[in-house]
Amino acid sequence: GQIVHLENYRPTDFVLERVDLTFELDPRETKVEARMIFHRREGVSPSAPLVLDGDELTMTGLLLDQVAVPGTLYEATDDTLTIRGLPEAAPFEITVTTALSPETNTKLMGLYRTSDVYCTQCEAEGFRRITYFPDRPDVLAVYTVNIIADKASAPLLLSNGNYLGGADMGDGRHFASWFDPHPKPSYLFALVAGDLGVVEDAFTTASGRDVALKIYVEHGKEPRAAYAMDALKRSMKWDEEVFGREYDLDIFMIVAVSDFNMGAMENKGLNIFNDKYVLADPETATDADYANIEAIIAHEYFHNWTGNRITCRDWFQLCLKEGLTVYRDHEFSADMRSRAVKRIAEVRHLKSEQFPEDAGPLAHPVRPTQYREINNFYTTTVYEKGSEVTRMIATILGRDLFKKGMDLYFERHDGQAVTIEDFIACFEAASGRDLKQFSLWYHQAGTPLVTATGTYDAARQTYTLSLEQTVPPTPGQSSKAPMHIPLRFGLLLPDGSEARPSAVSGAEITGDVLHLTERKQTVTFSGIPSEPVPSFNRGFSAPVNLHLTQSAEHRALIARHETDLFARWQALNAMALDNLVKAAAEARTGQPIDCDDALVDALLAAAGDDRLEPAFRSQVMSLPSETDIGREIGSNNDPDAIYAGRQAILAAIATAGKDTFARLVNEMSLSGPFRPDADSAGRRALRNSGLSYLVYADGSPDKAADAFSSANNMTDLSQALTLLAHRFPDARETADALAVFKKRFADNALVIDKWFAIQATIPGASTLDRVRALMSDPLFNASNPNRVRSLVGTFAFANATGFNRIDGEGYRFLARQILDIDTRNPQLAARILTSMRSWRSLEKIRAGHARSALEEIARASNLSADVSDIVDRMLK
Ligand code: HT7
Ligand code: ZN
Repeated sequence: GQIVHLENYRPTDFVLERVDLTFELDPRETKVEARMIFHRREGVSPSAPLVLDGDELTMTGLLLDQVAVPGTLYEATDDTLTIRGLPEAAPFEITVTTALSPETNTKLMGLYRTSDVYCTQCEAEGFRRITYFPDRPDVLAVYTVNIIADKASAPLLLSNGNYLGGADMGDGRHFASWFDPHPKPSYLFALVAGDLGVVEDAFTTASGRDVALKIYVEHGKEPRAAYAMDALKRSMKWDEEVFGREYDLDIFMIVAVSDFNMGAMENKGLNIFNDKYVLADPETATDADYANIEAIIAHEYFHNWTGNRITCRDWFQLCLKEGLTVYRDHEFSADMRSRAVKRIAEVRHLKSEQFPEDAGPLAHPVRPTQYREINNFYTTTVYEKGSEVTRMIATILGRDLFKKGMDLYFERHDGQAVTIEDFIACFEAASGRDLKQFSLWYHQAGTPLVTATGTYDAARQTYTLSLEQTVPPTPGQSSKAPMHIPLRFGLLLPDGSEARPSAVSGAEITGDVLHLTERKQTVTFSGIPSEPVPSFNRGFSAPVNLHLTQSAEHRALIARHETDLFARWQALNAMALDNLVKAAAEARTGQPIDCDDALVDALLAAAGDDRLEPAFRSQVMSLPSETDIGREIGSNNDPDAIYAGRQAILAAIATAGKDTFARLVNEMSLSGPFRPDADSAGRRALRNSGLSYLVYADGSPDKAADAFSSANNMTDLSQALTLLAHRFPDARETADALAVFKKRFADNALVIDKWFAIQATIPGASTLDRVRALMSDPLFNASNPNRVRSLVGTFAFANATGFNRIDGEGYRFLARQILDIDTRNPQLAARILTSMRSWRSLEKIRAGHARSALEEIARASNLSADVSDIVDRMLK
């Protein structure tokens, strides 16, 4: 693939006015007729040809105003169709006919089949796999879609917009027509046809319009869509109340499919979902599944305004819709659940996924300026860091001005395809604040490092903070300018109360936000009666690495007294991380591993504190992951030592906290029917955390086996199975439990994915053999993305000791898998390959093996653009 550069953007020469599509569906020979009305844009040369995009298409006809275009006037290559001799000014109609084979489309882009259902995925560049088209997001048109299909096998014919009508065709086929009045880019086109069950409901909008809601699932799975429907209605109401956004069609549909490359897709009026993010019941879904469903249903629904009504001018602007929509779904979940606990989960995710991306060879700005394969830019940087950047705008402006800016954005740009600059300009206009320096967050990659040191002058009663920021070099960006970093903070006095400075100099402070804007900044607070303990980055107001040397006692003070619950967790987490880094070093050199009593005391105090909500206490008990520890160490990492050190710390906490944990297991048990709400989930989480430490302390599988037998919901059942498998991989109890679980859920793909994932994450070098054996299990299915992710993806992403075997076998295994997956589904292959993004921070033996495996991939012939883009950047 060619590199695409942002600076080369220019509008199309021709304006597309409307599109009429007719599909005659057949598994192997679908016929698509696309009629497109264009006119030449003003000022464009009368000889300029029309150039349309295509990908793996077979064209069977081409008409200009219903007359065949002579061969001399068009040229079709692998990826374009160029037509010459077009009218100078008058509108004209181009009709393209193509023949497709949905059944053999294993890339799952364009029109494909999943479980006998026809379905489409067009973002980012899938529409060009259906017909030749100006397949770019700044081409907005009104679509009419006619679908013809066999009536028996495809009684349901769906597309975007409102239903116009349909009829039997008398030959075993029928048709349906849909009209979408909202101009949209081709990436939001969708079609679904097949035989599915439906769950129906309705929503009345704030202005009193009735909207029919339909969720389509495989027959028999209807009861498992109830929670998704509830989440949808709550999302619709929330968007009206919080962002003032009403839904704009008569019908909103969601279709759940079992073969899907990503989580879900926000097609106008017809969202298509990976069924993992729709289907749930207590017996088969965990609390985490419920939370994901709620968040993703909301996310796709919120795209109706942030993405669909206002879309991206080009794919460089992806964060315009994704970062903003993630921010919106985060806020929604925070309102539905516990805000602090939600924030902790978000920050854990950001640090374990986005920070490593930003620190490695795949680092790129939130708004990149070049790409080879756009599919590889649906990254945690665009999504999660993009959301954090939006959150910082809200932090800097404050709630009211942020809302004013959002309202202006909707008012100014409804119906348009715009840029990040347009977005920022709305907040500048609404607030009068210059956001030029702030906008560097979109353009400079890398996680800023902020260091802080404080000195107290008792005689003057002043506290002086010396702050310094550095943004590390990243690929293509060697030097960086200082950023505008909004740091929420508090100065805690020894009694836990918060200092109220009489004056501050050296920085702008608004509320509890300190605006760090210089490379080095000295900030002095006056009227501080005794030496304070600074608590920085409350609520994780800025996505930075903060280096602040702080004693365990000071961290414990924050953990006890901060008014911001997130900051309490942050202090405990930092304390744990200090210990875990030290423990890894001790494990590596064979020294005894020492766990700081202050950590044990602080963790147990929080875990046992009944005034705190259970979900928060459970978060406190969950130590930083092996990835987090590796990231903190930074370079020359030995995953085995990290693991051994972490196990020793876990053991010390488990032994010291036995009584507390036993009490939690008792007190947190729930009676009555399962409820997926946040409070019940929090109690289950705390109980399972306690159980996990107890099992750790007594070294026998009995308690986990009992928990497995007595579990009455999937959260408890899968946790018990995980405990057994991870702690006692070779025990008879584990083998029995795995067999029982497999037999009980053999016909439920989403649960069997969990069965694979639990085994793929068993720590230790021998898990690779287990993974290999599991690939031959009859339930393994190499062409189902969820299944491949659950075994191969989970092993590579989430099993540090198993994957990073010192002999390099893990990397070689992955390389072969990537090459195999790439032949069917390049997007999936490329995504799983990103699991190796931190290979350069490994110690040199492992890094050497990792490099060889990457080079093996790079050398292979017929690599897809997707994989070749990732592997080249990783080796650069
Ligand atoms: N906007 C959607 C992105 C998406 C996607 C991208 C590339 C290939 C397949 C895909 N499926 C969905 C998802 C979202 O962010 O809402
Ligand atoms: Zn999205």
